[in-house]
Amino acid sequence: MTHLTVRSVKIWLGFLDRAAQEAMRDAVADVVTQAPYFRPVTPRGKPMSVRMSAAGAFGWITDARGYRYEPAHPDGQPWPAIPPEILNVWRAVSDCDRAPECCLINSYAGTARMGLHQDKDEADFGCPVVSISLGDDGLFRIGNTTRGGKTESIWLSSGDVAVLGGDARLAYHGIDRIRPGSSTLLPEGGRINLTLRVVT
Ligand code: MD3
Ligand code: FE
Repeated sequence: MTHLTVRSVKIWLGFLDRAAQEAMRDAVADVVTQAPYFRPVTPRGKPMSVRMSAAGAFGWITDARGYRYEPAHPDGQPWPAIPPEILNVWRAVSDCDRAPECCLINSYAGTARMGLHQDKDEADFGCPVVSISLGDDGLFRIGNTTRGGKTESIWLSSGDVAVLGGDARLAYHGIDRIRPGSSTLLPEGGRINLTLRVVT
C-alpha cells in the first residue's frame, strides 16, 4: 500500500477499494438518516458552507455559544454509534490504544469549503485524527502550527485515508475547494470527509 507524507501527515492513497468505499458510503447514509445533516452557524452568525453530522459518543457543534463537543445532535437525540467498518480503519492506521469517541461527518457540495483552522478542542493530542475521503476530490491545504507562513496543498481522492498525528496534529489546515463530478461514488455528487477523533 502506497503512502505520501506531507508535513508529517501520512496519506494512504486508495486505502479503501471501491467496494469498501461503497460500504462506507452506505453506512454513512444510515447514520445521517438517524442524525440528519445540519449547517453549523459560527459564533459570529455565519452559516458554514459544509453540512455536518456525527457518530459516536460526541459530535462537534457550533452555535452562538461557541464551538464544542456535545453528546447529542441539535435535535436532542444521542449520536448514532460509529459503524464497524469505520472503526476498522482507525484500528488499522491510528497506532493509538484508545477508541475514537467521535466520527465527524463533513459533506461538501458545489462551492463548499473549509477555511484554515486548528483542531484543538480535544483533550489528548497524543492521539491522531484519522480522515477518510469519499466522493469528489478535495483540495486539502496544510500550514504550520501558528497562523501564516507557507502552506502545502494536495488533492485527496475517494478512498484516501490521512493520519494527522505528531507534528501535524496542531497544524492549520482546511479544504479550499472540491472538484465536482470527479467521482461516481455519491449519488448526489459532492464530497464526504469522515474524521475520527479521541475527544476526552
Ligand atoms: C490536520 N476536515 O473536520 S480532513 C475537520 O476534509 C477538517 O473535511 C477537513 O479539517 C475535511 O476538522 C480536512 C483532514 C484533517 C483533519 C483533521 C486534522 C487534517 C487535520 C487535524 C489536525 C491537523
Ligand atoms: Fe480540522
